[in-house]
Amino acid sequence: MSEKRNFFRIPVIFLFFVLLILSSGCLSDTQVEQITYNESEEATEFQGIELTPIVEQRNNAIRGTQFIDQETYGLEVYGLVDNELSISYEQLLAYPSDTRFVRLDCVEGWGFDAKWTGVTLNTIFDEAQVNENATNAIFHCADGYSTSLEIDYLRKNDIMLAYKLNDITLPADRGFPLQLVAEDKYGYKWAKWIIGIEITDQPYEGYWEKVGYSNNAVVGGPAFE
Ligand SMILES: Nc1nc2c(c(=O)[nH]1)N[C@H]1C(S)=C(S)[C@@H](COP(=O)(O)O)O[C@H]1N2
Ligand SMILES: [Mo]
Repeated sequence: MSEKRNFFRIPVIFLFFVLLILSSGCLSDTQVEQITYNESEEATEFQGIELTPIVEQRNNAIRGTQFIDQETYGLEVYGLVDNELSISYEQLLAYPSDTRFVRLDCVEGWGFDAKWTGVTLNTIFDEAQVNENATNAIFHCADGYSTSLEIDYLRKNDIMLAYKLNDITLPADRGFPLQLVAEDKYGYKWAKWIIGIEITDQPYEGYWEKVGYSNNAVVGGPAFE
């Protein structure tokens, strides 16, 4: 092998590895932007209750962070409805908003206290004209995750879809644009990166429910049933 060929080969191999490292697992600038936020704007307390700072909150996801483009995003509401919806991010923010203190408890035993701001499902269900015979809402997520809850539970407890957490726009790694604030239900009912809500009159088992976790998922109740 000539000296000359070796001289060229080394930088080419080096460049190959640099490109390999850059393309594997590296985040683009916009993706980094979607995860970072201004900590000075984060609420530390709400209604006299101390909140868990976002950095101290655990995060749990089957396939890691999903990055959703707010420009092309649409929340699809379909199934047993008279008025199918595709709600843009801008439209979500334009609905009347609600703000609440709610604690998330994962079935594994950890949890955190947070302030949530978003839109109630009653608002969305009314606009979609959910049929009277419908029993369940299935939440479909960008990572392939899904879970369901009874419409009765969602309506009676005025459950909401949150787009803000401790006054901060939901960071990408925490479910941007939406996380379901499933009060009194274990964390696996708190769907993140929601892209679709399917209304049905059929029973449904989500990602964790299918492998035996309780479909009722009441905090303090059995994890499996
Ligand atoms: N799309 C999606 N949503 C999800 C999950 C997931 O893997 N994918 N994990 C669930 C579980 S098990 C928990 S405990 C909570 C954690 O929510 P957090 O990131 O707000 O802590 O998200 C829930 N929502
Ligand atoms: Mo969980």
